[in-house]
Amino acid sequence: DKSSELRPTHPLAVAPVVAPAASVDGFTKQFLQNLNFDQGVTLSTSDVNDQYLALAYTVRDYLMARWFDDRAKQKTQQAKTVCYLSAEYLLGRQLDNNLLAARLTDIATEALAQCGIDFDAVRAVEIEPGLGNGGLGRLAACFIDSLATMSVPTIGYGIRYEYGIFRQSFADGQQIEQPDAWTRMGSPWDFAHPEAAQTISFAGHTETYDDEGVTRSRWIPEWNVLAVPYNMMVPGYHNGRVNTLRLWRAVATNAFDLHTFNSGDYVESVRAQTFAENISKVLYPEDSTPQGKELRLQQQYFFVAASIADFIENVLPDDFDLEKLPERVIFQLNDTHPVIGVPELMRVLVDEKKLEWDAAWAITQKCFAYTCHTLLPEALEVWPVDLLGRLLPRHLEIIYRINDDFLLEVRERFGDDEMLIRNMSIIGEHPSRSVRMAYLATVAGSKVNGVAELHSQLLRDNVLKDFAQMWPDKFTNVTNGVTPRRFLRLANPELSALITEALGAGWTVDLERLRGLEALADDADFRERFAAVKASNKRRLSRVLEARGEAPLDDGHLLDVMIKRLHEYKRQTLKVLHIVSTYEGIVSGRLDVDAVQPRTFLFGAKAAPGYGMAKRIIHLINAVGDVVSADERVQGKLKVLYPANYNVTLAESIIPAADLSEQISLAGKEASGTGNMKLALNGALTIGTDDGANVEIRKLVGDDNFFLFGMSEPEVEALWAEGYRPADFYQEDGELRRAIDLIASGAFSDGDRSVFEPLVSNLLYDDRFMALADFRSYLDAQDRVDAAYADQDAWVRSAILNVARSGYFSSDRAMRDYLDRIWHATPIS
Ligand code: 8GP
Repeated sequence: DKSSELRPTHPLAVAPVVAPAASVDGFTKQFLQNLNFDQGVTLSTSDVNDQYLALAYTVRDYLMARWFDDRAKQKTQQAKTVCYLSAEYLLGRQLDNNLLAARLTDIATEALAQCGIDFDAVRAVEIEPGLGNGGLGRLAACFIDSLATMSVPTIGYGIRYEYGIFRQSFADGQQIEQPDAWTRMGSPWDFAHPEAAQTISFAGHTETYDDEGVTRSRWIPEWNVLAVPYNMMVPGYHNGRVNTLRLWRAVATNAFDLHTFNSGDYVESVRAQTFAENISKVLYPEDSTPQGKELRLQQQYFFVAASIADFIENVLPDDFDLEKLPERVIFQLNDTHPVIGVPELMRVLVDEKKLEWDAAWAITQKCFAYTCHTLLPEALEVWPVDLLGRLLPRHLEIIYRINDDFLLEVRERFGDDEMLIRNMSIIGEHPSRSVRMAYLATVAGSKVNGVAELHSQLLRDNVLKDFAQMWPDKFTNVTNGVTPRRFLRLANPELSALITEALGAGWTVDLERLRGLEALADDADFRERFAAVKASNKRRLSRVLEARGEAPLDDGHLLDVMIKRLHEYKRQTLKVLHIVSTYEGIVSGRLDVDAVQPRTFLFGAKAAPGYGMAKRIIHLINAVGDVVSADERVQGKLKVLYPANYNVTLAESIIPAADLSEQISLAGKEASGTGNMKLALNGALTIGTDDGANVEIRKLVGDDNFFLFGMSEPEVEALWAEGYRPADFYQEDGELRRAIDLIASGAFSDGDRSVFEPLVSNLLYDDRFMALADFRSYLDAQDRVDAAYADQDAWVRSAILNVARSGYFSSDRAMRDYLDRIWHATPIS
């Protein structure tokens, strides 16, 4: 750390950094100063963005002293640091979260009021950093919040994408993607440190050389880029702790420029600069289907190599004995994206620090642990050997050596079972030679975990079966969790106030205390107040939707929400079939419209831009919504809303208002889900399959407070084995047939039968995710929902019990599980 070499002598410079006074006057003074001296405006000439930026700077000023302290402690204390390596962090807006953490919300509210500023208008201009796709990225954000709140020394490492997840809009019901330039109005929450850049190399070749009688390898790279760290504060809730999220941005190196300048081609040199800076340009918008693109591997190596070097050079004390590395760090691999860090650490230890291979391997194995987030075979990352060898030649050699040693171990354990060897090899041969990143992570990691009980079981039984047989103790489960600060305390202030009034304030950091609400479920007065909060949240959501140009919500409607990425396995189509079937029932007279429970179906979902079928499903939802919502025969009983650009900010308005949470993936496909947890925690009842964390939610909230439907995972397997023919289900179920026929007839596409034909034939002749097989069971469960909702008192009781029994799904609990089972790290004072 270069700054620690400075020896300031001025008395003001050696005094400890102090926060501004924690009073309305102190806050106002700091705010106005920031407005003047950082934004260069006066209060009267400031616009709302100036006010937002000055407010953000002011919050930072209060956190700064603690942040300095915590970073200094990291160096001096012997505590183990959790380095969370993740290509995605879906952070959501920062302002309210940081005000809350620093106990400044009331002070700031009063200070802004005194300045005559509309706080809500200021809030509204913040653009959330959408540096993730969905569950995996949002999980990372919840985890770093919990770790800060639990005072665990942590650095979150990732990429500062210039463009986050695309902004979605609809044209004629179809998704349009626009770039998300999230920093265009300023990015007040991060600090650039170009002076602390790491040089990251690529390509070239390797060679061996004689190093005082020892033959060693070295990598002669061909080009490099600078990784510039951007530090963000991660404040703990009410504990004064501030951890760091360090995101790397790619910048061209001078060396790079010089090479082309010397050849005299200025234009070429600028072009080359752009090439290097492309690395952190954009987040890949694929959720669950990696594309195997070279730029993606560049991104992965870029951030992981920078992070490992940063930790060793800047976080550990100088001359640290690397044999002791496992005592000071655990690198947690958030899925396979950072797994190239395994050969990178080996390269650093063996080639640069000149450790023996075996010693280096022993260290490396203790320093990594791997979390798998999927069960879809197509989501398991593999890199063609050609590509990896071209971009990272030394790393490929290291991977080969790791694999050779590993396969020897397999032979020792299981004999010369060539089939087994082929199945377990880190190098796959078919359809072409490639590196299986999940296997590399499993071989290297001290622990491998799934993200819900069922998922971890299926990993052991199917995806990583041979490895689980070889190393049963390596495998463990940590069920996901969500931060109660953002998803209850901030998103649902009225319910939070009601809970605090009933139970005291401790629940925000000890969510199991919500159990205390169970007794109140039988208290009619409490139920009334709980219901009033839900109604108020619906009105709030309605205002948010109207402000976005959507239709408002209608009173008395059950709010039925399905908010998650658009993917066939999640089965938005099954939801659409339910809507179409109900609509068809009304217009055909099969259902008495007066007896239909009024419902608003609310979707929020982005589709990967290259995922054709997902985009067709979006089109279908919008098309069905237009027809159903407008048809007078429905008498306003059914309404479909699909606000564009679902993101964390919108989720925070939808979740507190929801009555029903749709968690309807085919059993065995959704690793965990976390939206399911957020919705239950806010008092929505779940309609769901026995999949992912639904299993655990149902166990906790009880069968009476959960609408279970569909095949179990073993039943799914059995149906596959016997041969699944979706058309048989279509033939046998009249309602299903009429719903599909209606879509096929062009009823939702102005009579044009071709528009949804690919979707319909996919359902009838392929239906990989068995929507048709679960249709009947789903409709029956929806009938149970309607019946239950008709008894409002009983429904509210169930909703309260959902809140009371969701304490387990706090990310604080998940972090305790990681600490105990995987990291063996402890909080520090
Ligand atoms: C998601 C899972 O689909 C979801 O069930 C889980 O709750 C979440 O991770 C957090 O654990 N998985 C992914 O987003 C995922 O696998 N993405 C990578 C393949 C790109």
